Amino acid sequence: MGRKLLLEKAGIENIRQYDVYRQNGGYSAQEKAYKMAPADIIEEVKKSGLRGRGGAGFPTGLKWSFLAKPEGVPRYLVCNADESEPGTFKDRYLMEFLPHLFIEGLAISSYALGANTCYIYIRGEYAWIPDILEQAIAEARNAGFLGKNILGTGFDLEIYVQRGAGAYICGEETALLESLEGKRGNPRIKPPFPAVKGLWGCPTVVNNVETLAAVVPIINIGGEEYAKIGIGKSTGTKLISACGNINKPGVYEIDMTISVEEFLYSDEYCGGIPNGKRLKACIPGGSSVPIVPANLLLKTAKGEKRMMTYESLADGGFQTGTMMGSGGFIVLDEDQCVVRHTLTLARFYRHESCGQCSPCREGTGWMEKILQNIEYGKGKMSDIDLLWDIQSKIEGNTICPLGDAAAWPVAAAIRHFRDEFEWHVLNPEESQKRNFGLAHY
Ligand code: L3W
Ligand code: SF4
Repeated sequence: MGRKLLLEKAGIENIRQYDVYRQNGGYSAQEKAYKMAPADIIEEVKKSGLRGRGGAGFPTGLKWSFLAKPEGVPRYLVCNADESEPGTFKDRYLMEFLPHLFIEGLAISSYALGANTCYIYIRGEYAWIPDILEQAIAEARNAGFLGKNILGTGFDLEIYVQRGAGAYICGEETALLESLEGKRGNPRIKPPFPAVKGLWGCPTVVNNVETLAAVVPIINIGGEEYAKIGIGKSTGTKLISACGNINKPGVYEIDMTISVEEFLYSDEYCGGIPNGKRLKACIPGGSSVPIVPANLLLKTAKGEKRMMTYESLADGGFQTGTMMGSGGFIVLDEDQCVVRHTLTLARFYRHESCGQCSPCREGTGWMEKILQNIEYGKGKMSDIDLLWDIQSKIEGNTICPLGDAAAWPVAAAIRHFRDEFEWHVLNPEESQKRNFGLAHY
């Protein structure tokens, strides 16, 4: 049984209510933190080795230490709750079932950063969650954990919930800030990073929901203790949203010491693949990370077990290099069609491209059209090379990572499953007739 730091209280009845959360040790981390100097909290977070849980894995303590502190200029903490990555639903779980843990994490982090205003920018489709959060915020304020002069420290904090309007791109941190400012959510060119010039031009830290919730156990057990969990630079626990062809889809908290095989096949987690089917491939970190065939997923190039860590998943043993990403673990069994799956993702990225950069705006639509032709038996062999060429010209040539996110799945699918693309070209009639199901994510 792995260690639980975030979901430890998830099974307690009515844990959403302030009284129940408090009776079970809730807000004790905030009481402890508010007796500490803000710089010491940042030091604890640095010691913990916590890395951003939204997808990039950037060290949280380091990001916090980048926050500019010009005299007389407000600072902001913005929580990125715009969870829209296909296959990723762990932040929803945290906000829905443990709202006070999340609010406590925001209160500690805001204090550490000297931010008197914190915004939660939440995905518009999570329509029922803002009410849960507003309720938790009101309860925490009534109990003296938010508002003016919190716990007698002289520190004031207000938390506001802002709903997004359904655009995936607003999960990119600078697009999110534009949207929060009331503008169209177009990503900004970085640098400057938000830590220097963020919301309304002021220094801003943008962190994911899970990242900020993890600050609570870090304060409770101490940064050093947190860093002892896991392997190497993959410290602490990580929430994984598991879906696709598995027996037990859901949100799991893993400590980063287990192997991919254990996560996939043990009853504690995914419980294996239904109907005794074989594993074909997996996208281990949300739709933006490259697909990995079964043989590379379970073992490294050296024949060792692949582990559920940032380093092991991104190991050079993968020809394309995949990532832990946002922890959206999408499993495909032997019956899944990789071409159809890649088409689904291409359609998504074409639809979600903001259109600012030509390679992304034009390339995503072009890739979708070619994939559609191949999938439905109207493709040519040369289309496969054309697809490869287009994705290679998108990668690295755009303002924000959505371009890369659109290119990588196509590249990895061709690299590892070229024979499936060729099969569609060589068997047009059967391609048209085939009606493969899709992994659900
Ligand atoms: C100050 C510097 N700050 C970097 C900060 C930067 C950001 C963080 C990471 O994309 C990925 C993307 C998706 N001074 C800094 C600095 N920072 N250098 O560090 O930055 P970056 O650019 O590496 O990543 P990002 O723009 O945050 C995130 C991938 O995650 N992904 C997407 C998941 C989507 C969700 C969702 O729907 N919620 O999680 C999944 O893998 O493709 O590559 O804060 O400012 N010198
Ligand atoms: Fe917009 Fe795509 Fe450019 Fe990102 S890469 S800024 S989504 S056009």
